[in-house]
Amino acid sequence: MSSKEVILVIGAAGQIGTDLVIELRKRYGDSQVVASDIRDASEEIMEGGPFVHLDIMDELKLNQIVKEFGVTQVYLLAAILSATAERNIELGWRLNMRSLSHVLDLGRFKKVKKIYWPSSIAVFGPTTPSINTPQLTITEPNTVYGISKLAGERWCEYYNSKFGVDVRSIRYPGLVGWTAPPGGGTTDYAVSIFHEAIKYSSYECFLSEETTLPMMYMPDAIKATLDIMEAPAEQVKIRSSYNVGGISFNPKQLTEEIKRHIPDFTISYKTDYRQQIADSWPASMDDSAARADWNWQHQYGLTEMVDEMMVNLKRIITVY
Ligand code: NAD
Ligand code: AKB
Repeated sequence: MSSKEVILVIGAAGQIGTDLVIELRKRYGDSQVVASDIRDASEEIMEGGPFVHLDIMDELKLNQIVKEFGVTQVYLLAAILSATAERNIELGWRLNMRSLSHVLDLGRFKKVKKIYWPSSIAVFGPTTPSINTPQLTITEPNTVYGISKLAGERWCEYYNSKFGVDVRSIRYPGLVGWTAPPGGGTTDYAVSIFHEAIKYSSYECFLSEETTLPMMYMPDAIKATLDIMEAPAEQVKIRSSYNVGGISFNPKQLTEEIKRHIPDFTISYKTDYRQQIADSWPASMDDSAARADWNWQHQYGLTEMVDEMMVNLKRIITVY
């Protein structure tokens, strides 16, 4: 990869953006990675390299930033996630679709060379086979977020085949990390549970104890993102989006793991509208296409993830 790459990350203040910018700056150099968001990011992101405020709906400003910094690659992370989008369907649809169009057009008109845009397990719905969900299967999502991600996948494939845009994508499962809080998804319980366990030794969960979902520890998600972006173009055979699997667990199993660190931890359950969203998603993913095409391998199991989450969060959380 050329050291002349200039990378723009849109949505850099979010759960994934925070970790991704730090890793990209390590690999490409601080000054080569322009972080952007509609809001302020962490001090580390804003002061560790270039940072600009950008509302991704503002296509003119996006084009100005690309020109000013000589951007060659864009990572588009700005989106409205599943739970928030269900509460504001117009905003969810508008932002998730317009942002992608604006960025894909940068590729279409040869202003950037390479684009990353994440999809989600939310492209699947209640009619999808739930266990070991295949790469190619029934996709009938019943959330506005899932519908926008499915449309986005078709849009990516279309721009690649019609206009030769080098756009790459993976369907993230629910992500668990300690650096930044999650931004309004259905899988957010799996982050909040750690914070509340450390602070209060108890947690009220909005999903039921048996709700098994595909999940992944953030370092594996960052690795998958950079693996697909740095793979030779001919190895990226799927231009809609790849399944990537990590681990699958439910709140009950996660509780047992947390209890190894906090023996008096207790969990109670009070499900809400997010239960219905979770019930429409798969329990585990078949990611053999990603493994075959660009050598994807996950590294973290449930136990390793919980151990690292505990060590890092105990370091930074003040217990009242
Ligand atoms: P997040 O909500 O934590 O971060 C999104 C960021 O986008 C926020 O910092 C927000 O301020 C910014 N943003 C919102 N509107 C904007 C606008 N108009 N202009 C510019 N920035 C704006 O989300 P995340 O978890 O980091 O997710 C990033 C991407 O990954 C999204 O596309 C999401 O759908 C996808 N994804 C995430 C997960 C997960 O578990 N975190 C799983 C599957 C897919
Ligand atoms: C969400 O819950 O909305 C996200 C996702 C799986 O896309 N974490």
